[in-house]
Amino acid sequence: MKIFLAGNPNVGKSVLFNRLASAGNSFVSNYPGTTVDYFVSSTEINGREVEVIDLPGVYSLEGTNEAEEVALKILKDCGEEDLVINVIDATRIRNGLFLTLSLIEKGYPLIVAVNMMDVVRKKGMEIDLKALEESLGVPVVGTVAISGEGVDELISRIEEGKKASVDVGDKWAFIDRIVARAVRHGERKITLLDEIDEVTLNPLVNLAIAFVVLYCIFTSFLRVGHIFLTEGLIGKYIFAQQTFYDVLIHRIFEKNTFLYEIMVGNTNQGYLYSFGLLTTGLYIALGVVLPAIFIFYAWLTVLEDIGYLPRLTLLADIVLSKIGLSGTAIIPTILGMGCNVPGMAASRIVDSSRQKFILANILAIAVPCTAQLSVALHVIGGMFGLKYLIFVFFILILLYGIIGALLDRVMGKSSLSEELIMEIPPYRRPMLRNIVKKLEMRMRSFLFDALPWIIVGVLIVNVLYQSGLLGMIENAVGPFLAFWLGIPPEMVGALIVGFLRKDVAIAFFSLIPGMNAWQAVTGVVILMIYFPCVATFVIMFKELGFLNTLKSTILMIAVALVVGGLLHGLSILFGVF
Ligand SMILES: Nc1nc2c(ncn2[C@@H]2O[C@H](COP(=O)(O)OP(=O)(O)OP(=O)(O)O)[C@@H](O)[C@H]2O)c(=O)[nH]1
Ligand SMILES: [Mg+2]
Repeated sequence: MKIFLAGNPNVGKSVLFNRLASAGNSFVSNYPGTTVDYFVSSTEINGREVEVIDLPGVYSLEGTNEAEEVALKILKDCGEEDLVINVIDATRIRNGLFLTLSLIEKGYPLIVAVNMMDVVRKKGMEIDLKALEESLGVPVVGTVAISGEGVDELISRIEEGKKASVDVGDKWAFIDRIVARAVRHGERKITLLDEIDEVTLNPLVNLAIAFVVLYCIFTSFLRVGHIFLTEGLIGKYIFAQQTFYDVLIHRIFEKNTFLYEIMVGNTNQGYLYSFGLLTTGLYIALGVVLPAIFIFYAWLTVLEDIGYLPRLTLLADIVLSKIGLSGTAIIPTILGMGCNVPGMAASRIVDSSRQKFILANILAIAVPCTAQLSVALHVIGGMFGLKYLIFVFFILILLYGIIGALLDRVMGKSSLSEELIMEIPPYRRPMLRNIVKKLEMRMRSFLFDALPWIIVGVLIVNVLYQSGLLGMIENAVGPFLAFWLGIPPEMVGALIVGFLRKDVAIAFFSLIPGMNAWQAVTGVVILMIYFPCVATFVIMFKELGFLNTLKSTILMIAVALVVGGLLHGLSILFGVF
């Protein structure tokens, strides 16, 4: 038997999914459009093998956007003996019922779960579930997904799920009648959260908050991640001379052998710059990138669950609408700053394929991931000072706008009106359990999806280097790039590494002798824009298809060469060399 969870965005489908499915690991966040693809999990309910499927949130079943297309496609599999649990947010019951009626019209076997009953009680509203059940002709159960209230009843009534035989007629008129019969609006109590809500919707307050939030993220990034974890702990007690680790790897690998060069490298300048698989490879991954990603995701997860991101969306819309995107695009952008892979996957959240193309390109070109950021911070910030980092950011932000505006023009006007229609969900108290779980899932996905690439990247580069092949490629393309970009020929090797791992490549830069700040900035900027990492490429390919990925690739190379050439030109103009 299959159970499909369908409903509007942000009504609690994924929380309910996690409750129903024993191994339910669906993402839960307080903004509409969290679930962009579906999740399936097998479990046993009432002694039966059941497949539970968490669908993306939709308002109707017409297939007018990607979420609806995905939902429709999956619902095709719903057979006679299967069931749709239609989840409704009790506080937005009219929108919910519209979808219910669409599901009824299409003849799916149905149970309705009226979720967020806790909020209903807090608001002094009353919902007559019996009356709803009579009007709709299918079982209706009140639930509070986050506490589990009503979930047992829902499970026990699964067998009662059935096709409704009501004659719907005009949907909105039908809804008016149901609501008049079953819903009583109580005295609305203004809570503290409501008041905060009021204040923070003001654009200026919103902007101020955005700055504070960004400041907090970056400070904790620098303080906790960089100083405490990277240098204070890992750098001092693990990846240093004479530590247990140092002694251990030197006992295993014999100096001056091929294996030693690959695994340990040349430790003269310390572990970060020795470029062995077990030294730099692990140090960058675990010492530099991991803490940064952890801190970033911890912040993001909390902000997400409180319901802050949709407010940021409103603010971002003012700017992003100028470059053909809706404010919603800020969510994949922020996710992408953690790791481009989930950012790219979340690019579905924007409505049209036109917007998605623009967004995917901007993400690939102008949004550096934490891995790139943390190493740039470490190397550029460390070697040349903060002002060069700020310059790098400045270029990236400029690129974000220019590429967006450019693509917006080139692609012609869209036929759809793309005004931001987004529901701003209420602030909610984040659930610790959800935060811990989500953080765990995100870290796990970094460790298993990204970390292997770091290892593979370092391995390949080490082998290339040891075999002299890297030198040959450098000799072939180096002179042109060196001429055009004004970078040292040795950087070419790092740029090639960058296709596999940007972070490792940036770390390579620090080894290049006699490089000046301009060259470092040029190198880092090019590295950040010219290709996303392989993993991101794969997702991009999946989301955009072959032709569009090819177009993007050409765009990336062109942008990298143009920007690099411009930087070089500027440096000549200002007489830096
Ligand atoms: N107060 C309250 N909050 C809830 C309840 N159920 C879910 N939430 C919260 O509502 C928000 C949305 O929950 P999700 O499960 O992500 O919603 P969804 O329907 O899967 O949303 P999309 O995937 O975006 O369509 C989260 O912040 C949940 O913690 C509930 O019964 N009561
Ligand atoms: Mg969901």
